[in-house]
Amino acid sequence: MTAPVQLIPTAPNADNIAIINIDNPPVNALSHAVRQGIVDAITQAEQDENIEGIVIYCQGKTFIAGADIKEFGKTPKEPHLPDVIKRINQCKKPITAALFGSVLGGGFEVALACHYRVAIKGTKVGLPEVNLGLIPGAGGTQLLPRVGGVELALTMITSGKPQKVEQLDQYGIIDQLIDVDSNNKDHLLNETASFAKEILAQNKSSKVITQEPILLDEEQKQAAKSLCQQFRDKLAKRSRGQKAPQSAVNSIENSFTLPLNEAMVKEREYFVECRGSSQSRAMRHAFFAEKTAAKLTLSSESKPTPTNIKSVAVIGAGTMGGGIAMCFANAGINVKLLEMTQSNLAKGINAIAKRYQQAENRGIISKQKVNQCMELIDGTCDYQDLAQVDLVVEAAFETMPVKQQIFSQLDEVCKPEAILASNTSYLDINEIAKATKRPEKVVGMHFFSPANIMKLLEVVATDYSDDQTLATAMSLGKKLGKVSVAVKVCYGFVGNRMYACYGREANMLLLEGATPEQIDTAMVQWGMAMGPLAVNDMSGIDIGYQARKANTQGPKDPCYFAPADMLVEAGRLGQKTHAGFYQYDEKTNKRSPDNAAIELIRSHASKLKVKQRSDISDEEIQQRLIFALINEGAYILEQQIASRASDIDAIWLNGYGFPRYLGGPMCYADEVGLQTVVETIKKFQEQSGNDYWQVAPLLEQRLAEGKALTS
Ligand code: 3H9
Repeated sequence: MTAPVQLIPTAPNADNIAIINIDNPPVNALSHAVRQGIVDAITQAEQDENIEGIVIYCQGKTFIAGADIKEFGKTPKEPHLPDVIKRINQCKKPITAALFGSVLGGGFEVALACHYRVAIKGTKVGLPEVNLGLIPGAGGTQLLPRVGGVELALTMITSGKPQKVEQLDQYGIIDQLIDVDSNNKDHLLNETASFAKEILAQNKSSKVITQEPILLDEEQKQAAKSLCQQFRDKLAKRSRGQKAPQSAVNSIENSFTLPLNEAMVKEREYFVECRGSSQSRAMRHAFFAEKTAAKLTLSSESKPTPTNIKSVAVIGAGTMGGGIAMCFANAGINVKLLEMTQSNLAKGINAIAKRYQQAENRGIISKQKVNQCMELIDGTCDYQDLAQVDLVVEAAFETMPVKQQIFSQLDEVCKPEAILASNTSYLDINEIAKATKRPEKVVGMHFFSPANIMKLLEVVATDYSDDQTLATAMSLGKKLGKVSVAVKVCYGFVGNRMYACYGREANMLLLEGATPEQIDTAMVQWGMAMGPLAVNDMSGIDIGYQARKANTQGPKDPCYFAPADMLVEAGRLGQKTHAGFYQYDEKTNKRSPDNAAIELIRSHASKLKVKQRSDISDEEIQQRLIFALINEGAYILEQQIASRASDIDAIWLNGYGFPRYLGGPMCYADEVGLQTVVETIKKFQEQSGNDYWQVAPLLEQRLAEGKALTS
């Protein structure tokens, strides 16, 4: 194996400029060998009299995209990245970074430590460490404020969002921008070497960062401190419960209050503390869970090449179908949107136009992009117009006969190689597939509402779906910007099947005497984006009600979702009727607790002979809802409905507002410890005396083996 870093003593067009050439696929992460390689290359270049300047250049698709995240759980090895950064910055021979692709985290810190920076237009730079529960740990919180100012550093570091270099023009981060195709890396190398040569010709030297804190007068210092405080306050809400963003602000503040060395020591302390935290472990797990989910575990050895989907059709122009059509249009794919009548079609297309208009008004999308997307969506009421599309997503009414009829019609008109997908949330797609003569080309593509916004896509393999079809659906999901997770057929698939257990416990707790507000507040405090009952009111309680009525296999227990069903039967469907678990102001839609709903539930509980209690604690609410999720997740894993525990986590993180800093239900179970999980579930089984709390055998098995769910 060749070393990932090599010193090439002369650049093609400049013989006094050496190249530190980094080649560490896939993203040139700063693994131990790369860090050591950079230090050795600098030493070698310093000793070589013929070398006067240095360029740091990367092979592959990107400049360094960060520290090697896989190394974070292991014992750190010298040289540590801060030492490498120092070595780069203190080199007597000027070093210029040649930037392209994604210059992130430690990669951006390397670039900022270099004395000069040349970049291809479109290059993204950023410090995304907060997304991994970390802060930049190799000088990012000191170097970025020094180069681009305190406000830019606060914005970029606490959001973790990368920015294109041309958007940072005013901050002087990049010394020379090159307007060439991002693949034209020879050009980048030549231009950077010429730039490095020109630096020498102008007698410019290495720009070594000095020890003084950023120089601010007293008034500026107070303004900067108050800005830091504003960020702390904002982040306490936006990144509720997270430690890293707050530590990042503290560390950035040190850039204008402490000398560099001291501030770097503090930054390292914050970084090491974050790195060892359960929050960062969970967020690193989340990062790899999403990458791993994209990899299909196929039945055969075949490695199918996904079909390139150029045109699609969506059946049904309701809220879901409209959102799905928008997803495709946003990705530049032609969409035929089919409805039964011209008036429904017109309604659907108007609703799409309105949603785009709202996005444009909020500055999320440009007018030009809106026009392009609207042009890609073509309405029709005629199935014959779907003859040439590559893939169809059906988002029609949620009953089996309707779906089977649609699939049999699609089978008649669509070209033989077209993939037929259903967006059903619950129905058995095996049965839908059987309505066609191409069951191997039938698959589930389960989007989450609002489909154009939610990141999750469950790709449901039927018993018949072939590998090519699955690979195509997964790759299409990636093209749509979704986190796609392959699952198998069962009632509710992975996400909704687990959600039913979570909702079941929320409803049981209502019968036992907890109020909607108490349950929702407890769950929001625990970390969920919204409480389950507020979510239910928002999406419409009647949707689950209809699904439960249609499901002949569901539990026969009269208490099962009894409050929800009773409210629907009382005409309280949620926000749309201004009354559900809560009441909603008719004008502002503002939610407030509703004694009428609480009374209805209380009297229903007494009819069902459920004894109400006043001692339900927030902890009991949180544990019952979350442990119900974990237990069902373990059943799902055991039944191989999901291939990996991390797939279940990817689903919950992207479709249900599960807090990223807790990693997903399976990761959380491991963090709490399976011993505690099993004991607590047994306690609930004893307390409730019902079958819902049968411990999943996989939990006991992993516990006995001393293995984690996510291992
Ligand atoms: C940091 O730098 C801390 C420092 O401040 C201080 C340290 C002291 N490490 O996403 P893709 C793998 S924290 C290891 O599909 P794309 C990824 O798992 C780090 N592996 O490609 C996948 O592997 P596989 C800050 C990494 O083109 C493969 O690369 N940096 C890393 O869609 C391809 O990834 C970040 O947070 C890594 N750092 O997107 C950047 N990054 O093929 C995180 C990727 O086996 N990375 N892999 O599944 C990204 O945002 C995207 O990967 C990137 C490329 C935009 C770079």
